[in-house]
Amino acid sequence: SRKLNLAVAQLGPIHRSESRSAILGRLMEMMREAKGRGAELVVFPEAALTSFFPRWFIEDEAELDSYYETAMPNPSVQPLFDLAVQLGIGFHLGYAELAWENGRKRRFNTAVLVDRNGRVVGKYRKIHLPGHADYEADRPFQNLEKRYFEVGDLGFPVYSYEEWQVGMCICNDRRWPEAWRMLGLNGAELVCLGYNTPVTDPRTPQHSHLTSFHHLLSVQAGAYQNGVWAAAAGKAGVEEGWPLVGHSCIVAPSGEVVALTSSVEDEVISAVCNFERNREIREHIFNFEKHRQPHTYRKIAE
Ligand code: CDT
Repeated sequence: SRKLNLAVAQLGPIHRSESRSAILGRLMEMMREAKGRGAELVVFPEAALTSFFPRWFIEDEAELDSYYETAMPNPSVQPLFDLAVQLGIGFHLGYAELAWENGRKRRFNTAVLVDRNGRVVGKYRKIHLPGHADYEADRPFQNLEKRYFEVGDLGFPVYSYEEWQVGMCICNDRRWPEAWRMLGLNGAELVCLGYNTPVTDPRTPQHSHLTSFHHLLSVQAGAYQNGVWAAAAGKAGVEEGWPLVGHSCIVAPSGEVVALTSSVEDEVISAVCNFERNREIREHIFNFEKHRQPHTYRKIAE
């Protein structure tokens, strides 16, 4: 059948002092709950293994490195992979990646797609990095993603997860129509994404009451305009003094929200996604082959 039972596992705050084993325990409990609902795939947030450290200016390299994974899986996350195999459930996980490539230390904001056999079948490195690269003294908290991560170098790949075509993007990417359109053009049927979105952006406090609206607007528009299912998992609640938006969701290709969290804590939501519904959009209003006019879009790629 073209139906996938899909879960999104929102995380409440992760504090700096929380141990890796405690964090893993939370993820594993939600993985069990997802399985209990019959889910075949569970989506965890961006940077789901740590506090969202770009809020801090960290000068000590060893301290900074402690927030990154040098391999995936690695011994500290192996229990999550083992549980996935035991339960027969796939998952999507965001984390900070430290990779040695050609003798160079590289840092990425990364997500992986893991199948029911515990194998990493897909990887994405975040492309749209928000914030700034240098310490800004007038901010109540920093947003140093441009300092701590390189722009992702994998493009917007789409992977076969069993019979479904799955793409990924990460947090700020979801606000960019180009990210969704690249995934749509690459054949995605489902887009998995994680996020850590502060309720208040110190540069635009007049938008604080719109944070959830802009989040949902972006995910619903991206799903509808590309005829894809979307699964968006947030880290929510007051993390180290700063509130992060909730409203993790599952959105249909019609743009309708079919599941939505109602807390800013650890919370699992799920929905049965019928992939026949993608065709309602992609064979009609957004039939790319019939209606796109790429020769008029050149500026977008400049
Ligand atoms: N993690 C991440 O990309 N967060 C950004 C914050 C933007 S500045 C308020 C986001 O787009 O949600």
